[in-house]
Amino acid sequence: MQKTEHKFSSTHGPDAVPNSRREFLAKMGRGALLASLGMFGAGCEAVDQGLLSRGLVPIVLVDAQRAGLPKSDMLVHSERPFNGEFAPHLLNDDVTPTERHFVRNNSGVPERAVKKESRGWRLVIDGEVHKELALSMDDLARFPQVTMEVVLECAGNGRSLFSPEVSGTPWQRGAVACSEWTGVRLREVLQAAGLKPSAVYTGNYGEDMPNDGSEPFSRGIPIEKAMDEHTLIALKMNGEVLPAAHGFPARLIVPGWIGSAMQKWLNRIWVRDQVHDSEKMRGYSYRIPAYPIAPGDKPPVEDMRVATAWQVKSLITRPEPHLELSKGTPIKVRGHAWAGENQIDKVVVSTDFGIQWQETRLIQPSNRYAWYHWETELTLANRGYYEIWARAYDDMGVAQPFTQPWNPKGYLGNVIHRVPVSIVA
Ligand SMILES: Nc1nc2c(c(=O)[nH]1)N[C@H]1C(S)=C(S)[C@@H](COP(=O)(O)O)O[C@H]1N2
Ligand SMILES: [Mo]
Repeated sequence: MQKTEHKFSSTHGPDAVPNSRREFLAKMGRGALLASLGMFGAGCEAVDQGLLSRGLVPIVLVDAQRAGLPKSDMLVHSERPFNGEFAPHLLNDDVTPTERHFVRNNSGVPERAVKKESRGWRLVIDGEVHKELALSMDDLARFPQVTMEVVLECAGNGRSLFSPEVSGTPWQRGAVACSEWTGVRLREVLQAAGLKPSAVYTGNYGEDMPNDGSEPFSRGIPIEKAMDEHTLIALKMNGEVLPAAHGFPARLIVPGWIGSAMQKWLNRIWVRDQVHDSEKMRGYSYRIPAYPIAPGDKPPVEDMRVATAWQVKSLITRPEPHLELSKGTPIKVRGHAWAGENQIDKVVVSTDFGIQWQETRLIQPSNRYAWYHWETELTLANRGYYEIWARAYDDMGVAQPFTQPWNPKGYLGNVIHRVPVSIVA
């Protein structure tokens, strides 16, 4: 795929804006931004001219470079908002280092996150609770801290493999990672607030509020999942305070579920008496058809269901694609496997387009919801073009499909991964 340029342009879209106008908007955008953050007094020109309300100012809260983006070797899909992933062979580590974790933003990165400024930040717990809370970082630090490795995967990972094509960020296979997260069990915080019997769902909010009047990115989870002992308010990633791009100072970790459930820059949990009904919970957003549909069909909206857990999946991280080898050279094959709420039973590989399969050595995950690893050695005796195919099975007997079942927004793609290898002479 084409790598987008890492250089920043001052436009906020692909269309050509004449230079002087472009610079004007860029400057005014910054001014309006500072004004909206309360760092300047009133009287900012962009605000006076109504640029904000007309949606002419980029919603980016700080530019990606200040948030340390792009990371090196990243495949950048877009800069505003910033979206980037890594090729599978760069995801070989057992625990994904922060510099290899994909980034998926719906709008900008808050100024606070870039400055690592937690003063003044509060996590508000309100709605169907007996006691509203507004917790500081110090308050959260007083709860017991839990550390877990957790697979975090965007619901749209694999979207570029859907046919016919669907709209949205064209993720290949790299919008997935398994880092180590440390924080407080969400249930302890909810218990401190005291859930009313009417509490059925959370509505999660973050500090990345668009300033163009559009609805902020907000999703929610059922109370049962919020009260699960594995669901965290994470304060650290791989042992460090959260990086700006990954949600400083706090984010949700909802193990096994799609990444969009894991609100970054978290500042409010609204406990609700009904399923959260923000824009990203309705219509075709993060929702999948209740039954299989023909590729290209759009089921009626009432047949769409909120996407929750991931399904069984695997990644081949060794060898790199398009390796050229001589006959009989052993090939070390390795990768990861994961299955949302389920366990992995086995991972099998084929080099003859799925006619014969052989089992691989499965390495157990560090903890529930971390990914499994698998490895094997293959030898190809004859010259030619081959593909290494990997197929994971979960403990419910469900395996990955050979072709990608279709849904309108390209969610939950888990078609088997295929890596080409050539045996030359
Ligand atoms: N506040 C906020 N939280 C968010 C998002 C966002 O845009 N804003 N994106 C979500 C989506 S769609 C995904 S896949 C994950 C990505 O997390 P990462 O950028 O740390 O990889 O964050 C989720 N949390
Ligand atoms: Mo996502």
